[in-house]
Amino acid sequence: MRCIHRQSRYALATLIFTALSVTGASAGVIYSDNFSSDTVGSPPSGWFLDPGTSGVTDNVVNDTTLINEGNAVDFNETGASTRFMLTNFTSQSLAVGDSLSFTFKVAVATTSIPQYDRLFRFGIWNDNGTPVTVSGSSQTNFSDDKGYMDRLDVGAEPSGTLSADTYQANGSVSSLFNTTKSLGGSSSNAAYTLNDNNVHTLTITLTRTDANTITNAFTLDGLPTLTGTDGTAPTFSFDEIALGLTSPTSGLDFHVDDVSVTYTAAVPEPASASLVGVAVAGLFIRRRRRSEA
Ligand SMILES: [Ca+2]
Ligand SMILES: [Ca+2]
Ligand SMILES: [Ca+2]
Repeated sequence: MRCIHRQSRYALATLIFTALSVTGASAGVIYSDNFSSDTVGSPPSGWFLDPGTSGVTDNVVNDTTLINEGNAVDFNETGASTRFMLTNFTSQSLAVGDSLSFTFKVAVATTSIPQYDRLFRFGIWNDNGTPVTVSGSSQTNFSDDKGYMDRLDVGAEPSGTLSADTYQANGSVSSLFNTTKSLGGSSSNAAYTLNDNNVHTLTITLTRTDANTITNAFTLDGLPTLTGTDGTAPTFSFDEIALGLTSPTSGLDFHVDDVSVTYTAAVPEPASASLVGVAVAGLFIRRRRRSEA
């Protein structure tokens, strides 16, 4: 009898372990760039700047002073401009429960940092079948793109206005970073800013929560995540990421490195995981009763 009990317990433990294992989310990096294979002094391979780039450059530098992980992109706004740089990745569709994260490191290279309200922008889009393929020309293939952006203050907040917010952002001929629809995830906490020369990690995570809805979650380092909700999402598949700057009146210089996109498949419902546990426990109890009879 004792032997049967031991075997049953072993089987129970194995089954529970298996059940727990399959409840883990499966996540994978589907795009990454650390710019190590790019030429210093030139724009990074595979990335494009939008038209009219006179005030902005995106040349690769050997960064030994800020992020200090080899090559980085020097995203440098030298004059009044609203500009962005983008790249494509293999299209990823989101089923209900799935999420897609775009994350990167950024450090402000400018030593005396002027304040600009929500100047730094980044997001994830669907290029709608017409990707941008050249830099700085008159090509406006981003004008039909659908997606989401987050915005963040630069410098010290002087006025108590919003420091960070989340948007649905659909392209137009003038920009990719349009404030199409505010999604509600925002903060006026002055901690949400790029106001030093330290390395910061920024992430935008899109999660499909039902047939019509995407949440847009913004995180800066370990600060609380700001989450906006879009109940009428324009798309559930994505293939493009971009970084953007808007209209300062004096120079601002950023280093960007370790760019990646991670797809995370849905986690099974906790309810169904519990049901598996209950069924296994029931089996075990029945076996034990039978063996004791
Ligand atoms: Ca690097
Ligand atoms: Ca397009
Ligand atoms: Ca602000």
